[in-house]
Amino acid sequence: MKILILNGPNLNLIGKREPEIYGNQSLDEYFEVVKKRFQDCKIDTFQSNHEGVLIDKLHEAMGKYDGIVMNPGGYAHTSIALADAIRAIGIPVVEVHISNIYEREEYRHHSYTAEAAVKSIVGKGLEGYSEAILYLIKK
Ligand code: CA2
Repeated sequence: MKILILNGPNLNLIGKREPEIYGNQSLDEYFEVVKKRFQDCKIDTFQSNHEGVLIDKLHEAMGKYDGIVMNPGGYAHTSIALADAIRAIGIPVVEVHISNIYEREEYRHHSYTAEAAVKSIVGKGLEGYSEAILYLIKK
């Protein structure tokens, strides 16, 4: 099974800033653990701070991946374009948020991209990415 883990803006700073919200492990460190944990899967990771680059990556995923785990970062709350891309590609996307967006500022409570995803996992820390992969495997 081939899985793409796609991360949006500012997630490259995880582990370096605001540890009280996001913890102190970087995504790169965590994804090394994930790749060892799910050795039967081929897992690629990609991060961008740019909406169009994320949309291009979703388009390029067609025919290449069986599932996508996506943390759209702040774009979850603003981007109809990313939600459209998720709907367009026909690959199951599981949305992950490290923090519990429903217990934070009100402007984080709604996610356009989650409406297009098959499932949303929030507030489980970095382990939410593993839970999303398990969901895709079982699906
Ligand atoms: O909880 C999540 O995973 C989020 O997607 C993280 C986003 C935020 O905009 C979403 O509402 C929820 C932020 C990405 C990380 O931003 C940082 C900001 C300061 C220091 C470190 C990371």
